[in-house]
Amino acid sequence: DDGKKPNVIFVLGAPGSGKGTQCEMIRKDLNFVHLSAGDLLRVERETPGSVNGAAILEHMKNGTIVPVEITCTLLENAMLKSGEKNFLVDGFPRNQDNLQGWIKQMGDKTNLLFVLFLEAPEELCTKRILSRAANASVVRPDDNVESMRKRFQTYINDTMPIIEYYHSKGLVRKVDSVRPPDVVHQEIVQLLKKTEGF
Ligand code: UP5
Ligand code: MG
Repeated sequence: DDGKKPNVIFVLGAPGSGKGTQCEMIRKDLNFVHLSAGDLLRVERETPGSVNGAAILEHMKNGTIVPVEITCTLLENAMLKSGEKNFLVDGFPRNQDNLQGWIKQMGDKTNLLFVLFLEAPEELCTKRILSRAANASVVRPDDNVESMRKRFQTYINDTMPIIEYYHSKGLVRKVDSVRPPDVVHQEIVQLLKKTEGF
């Protein structure tokens, strides 16, 4: 261990903006571990005997945010287990509770490089999610019109203020996520090339 703190990039954006898609592309050609908070919560939800499973499913269907103690611990454990140093934290922090909880539990243990903000309009995001649902063998319990409306509501009311908070600190890198995945990816690669410290 070189004693250096692990590097973190928060990846934020509306449901369907392409967070998971872009994180996978970065993971594949750069030295980053992809940690999707939503995926970690979905695994926890399916784990037999998990005390949080039912609550997680309820939050997901309602588009509301799971208490930070649960999410942050899943993230920290996944970071430790990987033994790696560079992390894409996908879909977190989504509200004030997440932000305060992360700062308290992880703030001193990590080095935040920047917040990657994938921007795409709601209509396009909705279309993408509905087409994913139409083509999936297993449909996410929140990939339906009713849950989606609630997810967007939460995004506007609770997550945008977090993006604005980091923007005021000069830490947001905004990328237009309307374009094809590989075009978006190339812009992110350029952003990473300009980033020092990892
Ligand atoms: N697609 C992607 N990029 C494209 C492009 N450039 N052009 C054309 N198509 C593109 O993409 C969505 C779909 O669009 C895919 O079919 C893809 O091929 C296509 P994806 O990369 O999956 O987008 P993403 O932004 O990851 O969308 P996702 O649906 O995962 O977003 P959410 O933010 O809603 O989902 P998440 O899993 O992060 O959270 C789900 C729920 O978990 C939350 O609502 C909340 O209840 C809970 N949660 C918490 O409580 N706390 C957390 O910290 C995190 C989640
Ligand atoms: Mg995702």
